[in-house]
Amino acid sequence: MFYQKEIECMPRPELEKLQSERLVAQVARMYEKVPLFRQRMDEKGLKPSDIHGIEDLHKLPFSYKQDLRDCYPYGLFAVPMNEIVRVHASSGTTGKQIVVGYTRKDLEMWADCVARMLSAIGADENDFIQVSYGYGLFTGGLGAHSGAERIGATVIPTSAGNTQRQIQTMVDFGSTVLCCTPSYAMFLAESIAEMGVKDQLKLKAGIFGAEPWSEEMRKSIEAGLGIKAYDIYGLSEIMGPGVSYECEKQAGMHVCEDMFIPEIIDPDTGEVLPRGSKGELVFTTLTKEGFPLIRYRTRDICQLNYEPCECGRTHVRMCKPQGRSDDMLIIRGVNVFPSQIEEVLMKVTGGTTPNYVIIVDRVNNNDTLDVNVEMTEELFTDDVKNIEKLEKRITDEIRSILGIGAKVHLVNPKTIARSEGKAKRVIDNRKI
Ligand code: DLL
Repeated sequence: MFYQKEIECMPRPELEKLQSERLVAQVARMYEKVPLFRQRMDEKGLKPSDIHGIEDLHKLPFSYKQDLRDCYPYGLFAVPMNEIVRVHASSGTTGKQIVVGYTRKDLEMWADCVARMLSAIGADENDFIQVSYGYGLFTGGLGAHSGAERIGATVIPTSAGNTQRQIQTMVDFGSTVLCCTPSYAMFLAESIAEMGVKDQLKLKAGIFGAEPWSEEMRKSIEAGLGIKAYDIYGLSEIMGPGVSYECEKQAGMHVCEDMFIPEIIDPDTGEVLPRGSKGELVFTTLTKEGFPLIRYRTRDICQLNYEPCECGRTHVRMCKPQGRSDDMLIIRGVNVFPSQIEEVLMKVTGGTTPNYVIIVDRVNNNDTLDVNVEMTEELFTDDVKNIEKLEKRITDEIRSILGIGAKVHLVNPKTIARSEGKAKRVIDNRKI
């Protein structure tokens, strides 16, 4: 009945044996195929033969988002490009995005992860699954899509946006499961109430992730849409949606541990923390062929729970990410680094960084992004038309780099508060 539940319920000794075998094989393969990994191993004086199993995981070198940038676009891939059948991309810390690649087998395994999660919440071939995550370079749309096909459900690939039509489709096509970001789910719920069509919905469950959301938001979505709302976590670098997911108990997200080993480390020292501690989440991919990663620093702050789950799955559960150990923001589901906005400003001003502040808020369940930029000598003008032109240019640049709209306001010199220590570039007023 459940998709691959025997793997999800594998006794831990058996699971750990499998992880060990896969880790040893993965390290050997990456040492041969990925120059940066080989270099990091050599720097530590480590050979693949020093790694005997998961007990040696902590010895291995970390990998970082910066590595993807340094090796842009394909330098970390472990197979020739003719074996890569798909790429996806996500925000890097500056203008360039980071690129990830999948072999045919990687896509199969990814579909398995999402299929497990859909089946864990009771979805099957009788369901109509509306995928309202964005399709494209973002992993949400196509990731959820393949998993929904894998369980034999009828997929309704609406992608994100076009809300009224989205809702009409939901009503007319009889969608039973909705996949989108939690903030878009809140917005849909509100629009459904305005359109007065809630009683025409057949929705029973929603799978929401890609950004932080709270238990309060869960309650509002569940009430607003009349469904059960489940959390799903993932990141492009490791796979996309489905790295971990909630079961029907809604008590933490089971990590697909036969494919990914999670660790919790101290973000400052890199030390592995004792079980149950809160720290930075790190992942090692055990089965990925195209773009494998060892000990990838997610920057998500998290805790792992090894207690058995009532559902019978033995795979460890992670809590909702409780913040980041870097300055990444997630705005309308899009990852945004303040450094990307700074880069736009430098480009527009021709090299000098003006004083600026980024203000993020949530209005009517929708994230807003305002960027206040102080006028400088070079930018200074009292011609209102020029101000508007400049604001528009910055807005357009931000849209082209980040893919999201922002309201840019040029403000008078010395009106943005100076801080005595590190400049406070971000004010996030959202209560998540
Ligand atoms: O957000 C993949 C995804 C798509 C996950 C659809 C779930 C559903 P990225 O764009 O690379 O990938 O962003 C990854 O988003 O490191 C977290 O900080 C955050 N994130 C993802 N899922 C959750 C979640 C996709 N359920 C980054 N709760 C991650 C909180 C999440 N944060």
